[in-house]
Amino acid sequence: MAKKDTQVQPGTQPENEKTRSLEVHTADAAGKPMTTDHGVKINDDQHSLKAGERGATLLEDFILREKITHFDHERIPERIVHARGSGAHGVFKLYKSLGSVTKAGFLNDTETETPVFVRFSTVAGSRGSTDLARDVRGFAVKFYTKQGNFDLVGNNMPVFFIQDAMKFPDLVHAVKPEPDNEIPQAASAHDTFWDFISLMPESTHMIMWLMSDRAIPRSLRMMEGFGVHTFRFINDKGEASFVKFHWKPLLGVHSVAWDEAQNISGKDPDFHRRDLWEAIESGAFPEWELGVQIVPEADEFKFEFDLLDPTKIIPEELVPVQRIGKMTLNRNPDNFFAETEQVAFHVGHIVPGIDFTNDPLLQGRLFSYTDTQLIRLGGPNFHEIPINRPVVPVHNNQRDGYMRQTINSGKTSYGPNSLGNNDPQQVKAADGGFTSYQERIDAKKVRSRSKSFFDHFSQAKLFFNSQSDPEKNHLIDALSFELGKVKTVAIRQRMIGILSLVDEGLAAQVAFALGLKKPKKPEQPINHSIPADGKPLDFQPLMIEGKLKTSAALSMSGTIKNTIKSRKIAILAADGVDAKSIKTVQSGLIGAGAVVQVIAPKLGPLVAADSSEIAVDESFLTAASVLYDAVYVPGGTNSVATLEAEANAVHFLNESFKHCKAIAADDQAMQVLEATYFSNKLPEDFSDETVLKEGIVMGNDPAKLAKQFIQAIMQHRFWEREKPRQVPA
Ligand code: HDE
Repeated sequence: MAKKDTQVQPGTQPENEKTRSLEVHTADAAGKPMTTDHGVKINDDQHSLKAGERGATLLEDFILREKITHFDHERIPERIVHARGSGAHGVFKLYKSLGSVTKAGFLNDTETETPVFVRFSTVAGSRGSTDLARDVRGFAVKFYTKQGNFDLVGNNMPVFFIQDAMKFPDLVHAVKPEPDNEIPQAASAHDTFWDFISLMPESTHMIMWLMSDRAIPRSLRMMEGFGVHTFRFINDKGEASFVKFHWKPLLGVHSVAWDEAQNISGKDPDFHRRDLWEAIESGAFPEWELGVQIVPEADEFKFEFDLLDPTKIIPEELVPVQRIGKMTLNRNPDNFFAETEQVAFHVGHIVPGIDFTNDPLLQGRLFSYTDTQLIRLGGPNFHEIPINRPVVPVHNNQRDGYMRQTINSGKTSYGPNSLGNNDPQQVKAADGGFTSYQERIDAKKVRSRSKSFFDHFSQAKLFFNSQSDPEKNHLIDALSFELGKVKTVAIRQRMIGILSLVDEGLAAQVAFALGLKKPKKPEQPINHSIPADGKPLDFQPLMIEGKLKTSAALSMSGTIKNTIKSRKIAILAADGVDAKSIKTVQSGLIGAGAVVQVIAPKLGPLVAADSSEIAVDESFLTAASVLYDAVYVPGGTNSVATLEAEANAVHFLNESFKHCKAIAADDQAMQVLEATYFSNKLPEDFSDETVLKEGIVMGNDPAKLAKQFIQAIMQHRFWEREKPRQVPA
């Protein structure tokens, strides 16, 4: 029977219909004898069977053979993309019925809690690569509904690089490590990626997202999710409407700084995985609201862009996002391989009430997922792996194949049949049998692209213009970094040409960083993907001025900033620390839901000035500022004297300042701040307003300090600080 970690409080990780269904497949060895795979009890698992103590090992040792053979076969191929991922169980609860637009049961019934399993991922890196790569994040949700599994296999960015599935293998070959030397790992900053991108102007909008801070999230719990394609909802009258899916995180959308991301990759490459795991273990369950943008079928052609084009969003100003329900992730997997690795998502897993559109990227995906899972999971029966099974019974005439688990009784495995009552029976649409939407199609077979897909820049501009100044600066820095790693100057120059079509200032600044010249006026856009017999002019991008100039939802600056729940706060202290200060601030932060850790020159408890003992969580050797959201230095004469002379403590503060984090210190700890590079940038006063603007809190009243510090941490980052770039940490 399944039993969670001993550290988990009973009942904090709730069960649901799906997790209960996994229990029959779950083994717990606590208190049990060791056996072979075939159930024979093992007496000695330490020594192989030999002819004499120094003798040769005997082939008859079935216990050794079984153990080593199983080990030799432990690995399966990693996913060709999205290899690095982290999963969690949870539930989805609907706020209001969507019965007028879809007959999907889980979007009609507000009483049901639908079990879900979610897998977040990076795209380019291998299974063991860092979480903090600059990359798109996968956001795949399997809903175990009463009508079968619905998979919403999305990303944390609402658009994609390419418009046609035909180019996907090229895109992935370009971004993966280069084939001769397998360098670089989990990074797009190399020649082949930018070579391809610079020749594919349709990728420009996605490149804006990828170069923005969305590509380096603070936490998987603090990113949005998008279904990307336009899907269809179908109601019980058979009427269709278009729908785009969104996930909105209740903790807001937050990112780290690029310098920080690179440091985290060394200090804790599992940073996101650990963060998700620890939040769920501690009961700080991550939550997202599911949003939908619904477009009546009659409005299909009312937009400046094509709804089928996956390089376009529907701006929220044009079609608002209705929040229709909430997903809560409340249970960690019992076994990474069995659940997170073996889960098989497929954009083609839909239920009655949801259907596809002709988005050519979506259409190609419909083929790819089962195909890749056949090789990755070793045969056609991967739907029987416990994590992939629906919570409803499965009956059909599919049979046999590698690793078949189900014992199908009876003589018939075909239909129609008369020997088996013609079972299993087909189901009428009215009783829930799936029927495809009867879209009218009357067309020639062509390898081509609709002219309505030819605007590649208007939404790239919309995205760039919607960013706050710090976000724009980060985007410029990211492009300068990535293209700076490209060795071929002609590729860099080609990208400057493309950027000049988005924003001349952007192009000029990136060109400056690369020591290149921006074209005098925006270059005529060029599409290089022209079929052999195509006329180049027929395939050239169109320059369209979008009517909408900015869209607030595209910037992270206006995101939710009202909580410090689950944020990690460091307290730097040494022997002689002021017990009242440390305890007051600590309990204030914990009361607001934060995770607080005391970091000291060495492990073992600290002895405070009043001789009380304070538990230490990490030493300066094992901790690093990049793993925390904010830092506090309490007073206490001996403690501050030790910290002032401790280079690691000063470095911790410098880095926190550089990465624009909230910093708090008792007045008594001033001498530690004076040892930092930012001592000359401390605010004049520490009123509520200054604290909210500058993110630095000082004072001699720990209760007031804690309050102001919490307000500052809620702001996440004080990006204005970056401007002078004077902190060399
Ligand atoms: Fe995927 N994608 N994809 N993709 N994708 C895979 O399926 C593919 C695309 C996405 O956590 C693969 O099981 C094609 C868009 C996620 O297990 C593969 C095209 C979006 C995951 C595949 C796309 C996604 C995958 C690799 C272009 C966002 C991870 C392993 C036509 C809407 C799911 C696997 C997980 C995984 C194919 C484009 C999301 C090869 C052909 C657009 C989140 O089948």
